[in-house]
Amino acid sequence: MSNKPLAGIKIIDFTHVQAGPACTQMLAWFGADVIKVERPGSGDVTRSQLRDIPDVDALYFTMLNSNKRSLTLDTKKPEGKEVLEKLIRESDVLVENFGPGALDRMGFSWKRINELNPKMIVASVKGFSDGHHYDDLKVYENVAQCAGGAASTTGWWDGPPTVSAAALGDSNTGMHLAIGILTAIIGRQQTGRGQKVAVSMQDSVLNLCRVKLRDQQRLDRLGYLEEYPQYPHGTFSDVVPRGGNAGGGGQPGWVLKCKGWETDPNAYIYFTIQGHAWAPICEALGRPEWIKDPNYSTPKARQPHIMDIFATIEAWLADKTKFEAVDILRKFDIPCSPVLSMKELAADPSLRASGTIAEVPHKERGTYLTVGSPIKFSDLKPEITGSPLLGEHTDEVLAELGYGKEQIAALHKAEAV
Ligand code: CAO
Repeated sequence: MSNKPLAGIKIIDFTHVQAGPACTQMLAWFGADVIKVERPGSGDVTRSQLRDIPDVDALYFTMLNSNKRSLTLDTKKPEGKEVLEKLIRESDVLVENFGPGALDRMGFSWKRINELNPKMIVASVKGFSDGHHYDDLKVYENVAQCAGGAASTTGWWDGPPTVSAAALGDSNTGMHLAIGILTAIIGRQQTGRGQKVAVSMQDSVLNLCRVKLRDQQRLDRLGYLEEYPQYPHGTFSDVVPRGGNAGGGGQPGWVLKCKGWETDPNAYIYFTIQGHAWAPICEALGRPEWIKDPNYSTPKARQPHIMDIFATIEAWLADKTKFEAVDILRKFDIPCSPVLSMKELAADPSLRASGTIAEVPHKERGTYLTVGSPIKFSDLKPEITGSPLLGEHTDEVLAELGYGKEQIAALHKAEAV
């Protein structure tokens, strides 16, 4: 038995940039046969965006398209359309994240695909959901973060809305889509029919911002939010404010300076004051008198001077590196972490050992670092391979579809592949 649960699932990967490719890459890691369909000559735009080596596929592409095959196909030419039709008849899923209406304009509406293969699952990413008053808009990452509530609630209260470096609009939407596709595959086992699965970037961002929607309702009712730095000394308007680095749940937390912060931009830890861990925190800081002090002993009593408490912790951290600090605090069961740079993460032996970061070969660029599966299984260890060159598998895929050598040559001559 294969230890790749998605083996046998054939996916037409009509995706580009990040949101769609992140989804299909994950399905490929788990064993699906993912055939990336790309425009002849140019391919996915990320192949040439932000290149670090001239004329070689950019890391932007290689890190989102591992474990896939690449088929070049001009789906606007009749010969290309014919190939795509054959592929649709033989595949399980088609994933796309074109601009609104592009697939329909190409002649492959949901109705048409459904006629060609009633079992086909068609999965789409768009900026806004169908029927939304903005559903005609093209959308990139930061646009989605602004539309989904992340930007208005991220950053500093006296600064502008701020986007996160994490791809909440792109890869996050791809992950939602992957869940939708797997659900539709299970649904098909029950009904024998495919279905359309759609995820919008706005909705996916909002789904991750649900605690801020929680806060809006609390604010509407109470007029204040007790865990925000604005409480109790500042003011609240009628919208959820930006809370800097405050903890988002019931546990106050903050980013605190450690030894070396003056020169190292990441010499910080995140420190959380978990209610029931107050006594160990006081012990760790050498302030046992705070344990019983009524000004400190309850979360409510601490909140008015929480920033002074963080300042005291910072003073304690002044002669400790972020790693030394965490090594002390972990013994007291305090939720905390060093603020890790990309350089530190790239070299982290634990992430290499777990496969979360993998070094893979590539035919033209040599080896490169990429992300591996963040999902760990007891019976599956995804093997991460390098991304395909543009059209690397065109002839192979055409042969599998039944095209003979001469027909393949004719398709090349017509510049349809
Ligand atoms: N053969 C022939 N034509 C092809 C093709 C192929 N293999 N692949 C794509 N095309 C065509 C499309 O049919 C489309 O043609 P028309 O517009 O003439 O109908 C054209 O290429 C452009 O597609 P597009 O609208 O997707 O591309 P864009 O660069 O203008 O927009 C993006 C990019 C990302 C803004 C848009 O695709 C989008 O909004 N997608 C949905 C949201 C999304 O996923 N955004 C996140 C991307 S990750 O940051």
